[in-house]
Amino acid sequence: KEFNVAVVGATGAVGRMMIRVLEERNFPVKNLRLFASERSRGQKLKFRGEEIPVEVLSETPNFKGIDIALFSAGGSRSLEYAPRFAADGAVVVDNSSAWRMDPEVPLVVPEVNPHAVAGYKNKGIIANPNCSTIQMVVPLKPLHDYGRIKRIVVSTYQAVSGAGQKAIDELTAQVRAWCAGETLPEPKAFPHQIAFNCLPHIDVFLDNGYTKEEMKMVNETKKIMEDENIRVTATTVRVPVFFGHAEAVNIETEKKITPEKARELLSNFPGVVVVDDPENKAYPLQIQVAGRDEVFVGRIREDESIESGLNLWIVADNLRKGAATNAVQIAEILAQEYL
Ligand code: A2P
Ligand code: 11C
Repeated sequence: KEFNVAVVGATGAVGRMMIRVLEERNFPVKNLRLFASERSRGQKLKFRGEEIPVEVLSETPNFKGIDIALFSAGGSRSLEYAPRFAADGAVVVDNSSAWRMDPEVPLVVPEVNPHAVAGYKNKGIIANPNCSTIQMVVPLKPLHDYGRIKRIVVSTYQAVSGAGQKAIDELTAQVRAWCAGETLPEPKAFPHQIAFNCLPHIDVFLDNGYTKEEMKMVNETKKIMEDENIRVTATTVRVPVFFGHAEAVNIETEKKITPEKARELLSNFPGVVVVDDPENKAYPLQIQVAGRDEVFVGRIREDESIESGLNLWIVADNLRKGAATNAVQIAEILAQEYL
């Protein structure tokens, strides 16, 4: 069976990756439609060797005939258009944060809670989690199943591509200017210079002093792991890396998990690759995992300050497993089991 598929936000960093991943994974696409803003009028993007014109979202009268729509055009577009696509018969897989915490909308990471996909029937919408949450919950799932995680303390080192194409362009322009000995252009995508700098500020600040990105990691983790009792605290940091988020993750468990046991559990879990050979300087690196779909884990060691705890270093490509690949995997479950 083949499906009519749409990508909304097709010209963005995630949208382009969605098109690429649909092609790479040979998703059964009958017809692909691409949507973006009026800024992209007249543009064409390649899919399976064919040039597909980009349609202007706001000028499209209806969305009939679309079976599956992958959205990555920002939260306000998702709030407005996801229900319209759903009303016209599509199932929307939405990469924005707009619908994630809606109790009627499932929040899915296929390795962790694939059964939740069934909840698409409520509103015709499935939410794709935040990139930094996705890569954390994949390796934590087998550890939680084995030893019950009580608490997670995470600090992130997030690539600029998480903030979209304009952020990739901004880091490039700042590095170029620095190398040429010129004055750096004013930051626009970020609140401060990102070249040769780290910013402890991703998304907006909330009343409790945390950023929205930090609270996404707290709230989304509980929903995906289906465990309100896991305590999570996060510090999220933007670093001058183009592709791939890294995370230093500390967990406290009910039952002790030795590093050896953790390596065994992680090695046997789908979608996880253990790279943990410090003597040979082997641990996951952002520049090495860029372009890959798995989540990479290394530096697995006991937290010697508590009875039962582990420290891990978790790295994944934020545009792929953190966004496009996870969305396409959800679409694959829909295609194979529901539609
Ligand atoms: P456009 O390229 O036409 O602006 P990124 O996160 O990389 O910045 O990408 C955002 C994506 O969302 C782009 O494809 C962008 O299209 C799209 N987008 C932004 N605003 C709108 C809008 N008002 N209507 C449709 N698509 C939009
Ligand atoms: C970042 N994690 O790296 C963000 C991007 O809620 O989907 C994704 C924001 C979101 O900037």
